[in-house]
Order: sequence, then C-alpha cells, then structure tokens
Amino acid sequence: MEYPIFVTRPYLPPKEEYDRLTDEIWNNRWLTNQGAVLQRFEAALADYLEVPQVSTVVNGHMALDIAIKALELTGEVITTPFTFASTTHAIVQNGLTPVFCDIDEHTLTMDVSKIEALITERTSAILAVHVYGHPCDMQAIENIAQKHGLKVIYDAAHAFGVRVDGKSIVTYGDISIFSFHATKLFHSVEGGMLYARDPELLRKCNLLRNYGIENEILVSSPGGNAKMSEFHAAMGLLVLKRIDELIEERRTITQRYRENLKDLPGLLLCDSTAPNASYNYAYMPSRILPEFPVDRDELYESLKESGIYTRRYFYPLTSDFACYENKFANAQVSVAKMVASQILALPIYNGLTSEEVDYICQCIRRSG
Ligand code: T4K
Repeated sequence: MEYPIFVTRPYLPPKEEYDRLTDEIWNNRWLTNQGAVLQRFEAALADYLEVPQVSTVVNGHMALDIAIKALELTGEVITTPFTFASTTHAIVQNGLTPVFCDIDEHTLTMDVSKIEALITERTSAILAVHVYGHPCDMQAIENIAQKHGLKVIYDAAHAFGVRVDGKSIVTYGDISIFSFHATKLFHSVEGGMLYARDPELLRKCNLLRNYGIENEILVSSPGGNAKMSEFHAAMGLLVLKRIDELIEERRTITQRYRENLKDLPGLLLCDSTAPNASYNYAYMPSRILPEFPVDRDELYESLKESGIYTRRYFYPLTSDFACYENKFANAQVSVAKMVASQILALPIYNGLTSEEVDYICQCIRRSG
C-alpha cells in the first residue's frame, strides 16, 4: 500500500510515449501557439466529443473567464456556491455580481425551482456547475434562460466523458467548459477547453485566448493569452487515448466502495446519475449525516491519522469565502450550507487498488 493515500493522483501514460512526442516537439522547435501536437490534440478531442471543433486553453479557470467575456455578460449572474473557488472568482473578476442559488439535496447541482425568484433586470446569465460530473437539470435551465433571455454557461470542469441523451455534456448551454487539471479524470497537466455550438461564438473564444489577434495586422478584440503549449497537448493526447479504460477502472473502484460501505448507517455515498446520462466516476463524494457516530471533521482528522487524505470538496461555500467578507451573507442557501458541512470526498484515482479501498473503508468503519 502507498502512503499517504491522497484524494486523487494524476494518471501518467507510459513515459516512452511521452518521450516520443517531446522528441517531435524538439525536432519541430515549435513549443506553443497552435503547434502541430496541439492541432492533433484538438482534432482528437473534437472526434471523441463528436463536435466539429473545440478551443483548448491553459486551464479551466481561463476557460470560464473567456466564456464570460465572449458572451459579454453584464450585471448579475445566477450561480451555485457549492463549487470550487474558480467558478465564483471568474464572475467577480469580470466585474459581475454572483447571485447564489441554493442546491438540490439529491443532485447537489443548482435547485432549478429556485432560479426564477433570483432573476432581476440586471441578470444576464446562469452559470451552473455539473458538480462531481453529475449533470444539472439542463432542460429546466434552458427553459428558464429562453423565457428570460439569459445566456447559459456550464462549468463542466468535472464532467469530461459524461454524455447526456447520447451527446457529450459539453454540447449544452451557450458555452460549456472543461478543466484538464492534473487532478482530473482527464488531464493535460494544466489545461482546459471551451465549446460553443455557435461557430462564431467559438471563433470569438479562440480569438480571446490569443490577444484577439486575427492576423499579423488585424487585432479585433482585447483578448489575453490563454493558449495551451505543445507539452501540455502531448500529455492530453496520451491520456485521451485511454480515457474509456480509465473511466471503467474508476467504475470498479466506485462499486467496491459501494459494496464495502452499503450498510454503514449515517454515511451516504452520493449517487445522482440521471437516467438519461452516463457517468465518469470522477469523484467519490460522501455525506457524513448526523446519525454517524462522529462528525465530518472528526472523520476527516481520524482518516488523516491513518494516512488517508480526504478533501472537503466543497467546503466552505464560495459565498462564505473570507475574501467576500460577508458580502453574500443574505444568500438563501441553507441546503448548500448543510451539504457543505457534511461532504467528504474519498480517494479515487486510477491505480487505487482494491486493498487500498478496503483499508479506507475499514478506517471509516473504525472511526464510526
Ligand atoms: N470549476 C470547477 C467546478 C473546478 O472544480 C475547477 C477546478 C475549476 C473550475 C477550475 O479548473 P482549473 O483552472 O483548475 O483547471 C484541485 C484542482 O487544482 C482544481 O483543478 C480542481 N477544480 C479542484 C476541485 O481540485 P486543490 O486545491 O484541491 O488541489 P491540490 O493541489 O490540493 O491537489 C489535491 C490532491 O491531489 C493533493 O492532495 C495530492 C494530489 N495531487 C495533486 C497534484 C497537483 C497529486 O498527486 N499530484 C499533483 O500533481 O484543487
């Protein structure tokens, strides 16, 4: 067994394969700015996702930033506080106001029945998150957005490989984004991607990742630099080759957890896969309910003493971050607050062995 056991570990492809691609990069002497490897990576992604083209970027956060800029959002954006810092910060960093919607206790995504009450004349968009890779109620969000003339961005950072009604989850909303961070099921060390069904909008995203440069003399928008390098694209290409096997291995790990912990009172393994969606087994979130003998933080500490580093994804809520100094204290997010106080993401990654899962489960049982 490998100690400590982290909440996640990046999958690494065979080193020789990466070496072959870096040799190619060396020979080309072309390191970034839409090089040959990146073009192959984008083509492979488009092929896997069954879309005409995609726009890769340096990370998921910049993908969100570009999505907000490309859609020219203004005023208020309705969003979830039960997410990683990036989602809320991207809104705030663009001079917009996040308006927090509570979450559904079962799916842990935005409670769509509470969105309309939050819409004002300043609302320009809904930025929803497919938390842990579980799809939001996209039909309801689409209906609300159409009725009120709002744009929709999906933060699909956790949802690579998920399909809804037979289509990649990235094809929904005005723009969807992925994160390809090292801690993700699918990664390119650092990286991210945008997709927009409207080719003009996707073109705008492409321009925004490269200073708005159309050609050597025409600069059409004040964009920044969010281009992915050849080295990152090389890693992405190699991980993508194996993505289906990686998802399958995680499915087996998830099943073992479920089998081991199924009759443990007070510990709920979150499972909210919609009947019309596939799942990618990106995370192993659990909720430590009041009937469990110890609370979430006590369990977190006791597992740490046994060398198991779980994470409280997502606690605290982003609306409670110190940097926002009670700005959002009035947000009506009681379900999100309760879930954030109970949530514990258990280790899951490619290479986590059955023995390690059994050990983690034994330690959980012993703590209780
Ligand atoms: N939207 C959502 C909903 C997101 O969850 C995220 C990112 C984003 C947007 C933004 O996407 P990016 O800009 O990041 O592409 C991690 C990731 O850094 C972050 O990508 C991810 N969400 C978030 C949920 O998790 P931390 O601060 O928890 O990472 P860290 O460094 O503590 O790593 C977690 C564990 O992983 C470590 O304890 C050990 C292991 N690890 C980590 C790294 C980096 C390794 O074994 N090897 C490694 O190289 O945020």
